[in-house]
Amino acid sequence: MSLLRSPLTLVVAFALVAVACGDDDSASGPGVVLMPGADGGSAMADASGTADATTPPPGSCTYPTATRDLAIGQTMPEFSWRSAIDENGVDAPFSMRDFHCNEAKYGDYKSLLIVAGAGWCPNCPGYTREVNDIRDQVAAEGGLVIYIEGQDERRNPADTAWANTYINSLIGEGAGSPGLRIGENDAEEPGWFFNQFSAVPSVFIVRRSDMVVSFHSGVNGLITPAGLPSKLRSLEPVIPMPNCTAADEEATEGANSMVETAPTIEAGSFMGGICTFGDVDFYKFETDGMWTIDLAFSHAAGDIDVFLLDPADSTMSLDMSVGETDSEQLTGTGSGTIAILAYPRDTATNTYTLTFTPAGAM
Ligand SMILES: [Ca+2]
Ligand SMILES: [Ca+2]
Repeated sequence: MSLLRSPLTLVVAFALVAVACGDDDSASGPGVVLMPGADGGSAMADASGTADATTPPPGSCTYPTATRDLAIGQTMPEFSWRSAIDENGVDAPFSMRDFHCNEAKYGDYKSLLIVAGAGWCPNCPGYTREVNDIRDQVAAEGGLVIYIEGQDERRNPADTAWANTYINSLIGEGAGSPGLRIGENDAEEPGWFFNQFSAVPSVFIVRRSDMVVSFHSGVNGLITPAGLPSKLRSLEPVIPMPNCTAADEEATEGANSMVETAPTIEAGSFMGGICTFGDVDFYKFETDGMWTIDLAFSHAAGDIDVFLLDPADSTMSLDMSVGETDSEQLTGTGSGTIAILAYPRDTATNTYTLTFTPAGAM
């Protein structure tokens, strides 16, 4: 099992979390881990922000206008890495501009499939292997895979040499394990890419013709790799409509969702919401005895899971409730911190009722 998702205190603003989950095809399928500085707010595009879809004429290539945000339906920002290593061990620097503009090199590709991970992320190896398992389908849909590692197993910034060794250890080398291996520390602007999302593994699909981000796991949900070929085929962004607004967010949470600033809850029930895609709600409670956390919500509107975080490492979970019904429940002893995650399933965010029952109130 796995789970983790909570801002870390990392070097730059690198705040990733690893999230765990079930095994179906939904967003709550594969496990993820959170990242530092997580800000899901930029993950969703303004519906009016679709980029110019014109393919540049031969010989003169202009990269589509982009903001600095990696958001679904928006142009992928024009970032690049000084080094990347292909499946054959050959150094092959990669840039979004080159991918879009270089017909001789990338003309056969229709899309970029970015799989972002970290050496410490427990669910990343399995996810990476599953992506490699569908390599023929990815190739058939014209997808180019790039594996980008943000940090090594000790949470140090990962360079490309490390990423190459790590990915090779997972899927091997050569034609049977296609894809560029990239370390975020070899980016022109190290750390920037990983600050654009909040969990690992994360997956993004970019349409080569106009570099529009057509799939964003932080918004569309982290589907299992088996679901990716159909996304590579359509390349049409699905921009979810939230079920709730900022007005539905719990009053106790405050402006952000960080482990370090999680509010302390008392016995009783209150309404909360995850109304920003990719957001995570954290709560602390202080008690000496037994306690129960109950979460009630509409599963039809969007799945929600709850995790008890390890006090020694808030990116890891000690326990979790990841059901497929309208409620989740955790029980335990002593003080703790929980993380509540919603899985948008293409269309939903969600509200919930959280009930905290410490022993004295039972
Ligand atoms: Ca919230
Ligand atoms: Ca659930």
